[in-house]
Amino acid sequence: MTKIIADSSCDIFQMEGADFAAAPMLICTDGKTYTDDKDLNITEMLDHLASLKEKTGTSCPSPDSWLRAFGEADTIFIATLTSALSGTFHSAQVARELYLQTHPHAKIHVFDSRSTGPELLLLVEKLAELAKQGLDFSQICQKAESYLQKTRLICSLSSLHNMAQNGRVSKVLAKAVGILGLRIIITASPEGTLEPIEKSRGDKKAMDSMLQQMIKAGYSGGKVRINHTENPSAATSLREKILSKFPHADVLCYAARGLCSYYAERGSVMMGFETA
Ligand code: X90
Repeated sequence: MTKIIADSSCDIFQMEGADFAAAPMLICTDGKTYTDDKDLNITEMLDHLASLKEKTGTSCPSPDSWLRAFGEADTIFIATLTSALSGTFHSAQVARELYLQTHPHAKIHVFDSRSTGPELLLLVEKLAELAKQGLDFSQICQKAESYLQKTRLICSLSSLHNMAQNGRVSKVLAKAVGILGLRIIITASPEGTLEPIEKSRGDKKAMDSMLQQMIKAGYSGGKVRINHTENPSAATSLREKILSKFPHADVLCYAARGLCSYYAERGSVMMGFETA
């Protein structure tokens, strides 16, 4: 039995035609811990967070939480958010070691996406596709690792408050973004850290800039996944811009779940795409 598992920063909890599970990230305030699962009410969480003055944070799935997602599978592919910004990759590796003690014949590979959100989702979808083709374990590992070299992440954010508060970007950079209407276009660096590309004013220019940047990065009509945090109109307009240049592209928009909503914040659009 083959299972595909990711942390909840991939924004999905189930997958048609694949045995998939997501290990939930946690979003923590002094009084409350939100579990990033299918029942999390994003609007309620964001409203609550906006009303707080205290420092808030997140934590990654514990090895135990990963193990629960493993079930009793004998072949397991795990995809995590970037190890440069989170302990989730390490925690999944610990879970792998523990599982191998009781299931010595299991085959488990942990992929460090060096990214998150829609780029992580592309990896998960690729793993499901490769597993369906009936390739063997090492072939799937190899093909998925090389696929990761060809996908990218570009995002438009209007606040870096929660990223800075949790030490994931500098306070200086965060201050420069917190101006009304300003969007920062960022990408995931090859090392899996946040890399600012440019600033832009308003969603319309920001979506134009995302399209330009994706073409510059080598996009030529491959798959695109776009999430948004309470900004369906920007995400849809980006999708339309992409389709007007690449009419046959497979482009999907959806609402971000807990972890991405927390860090990318209200108004954000995150896009993962394949390059040629
Ligand atoms: O507590 C934890 O272990 C989770 C920490 C996660 C920190 C980063 C999440 C990023 C979410 C924000 C914009 C995209 C940045 C891309 C850099 C790879 C999304």
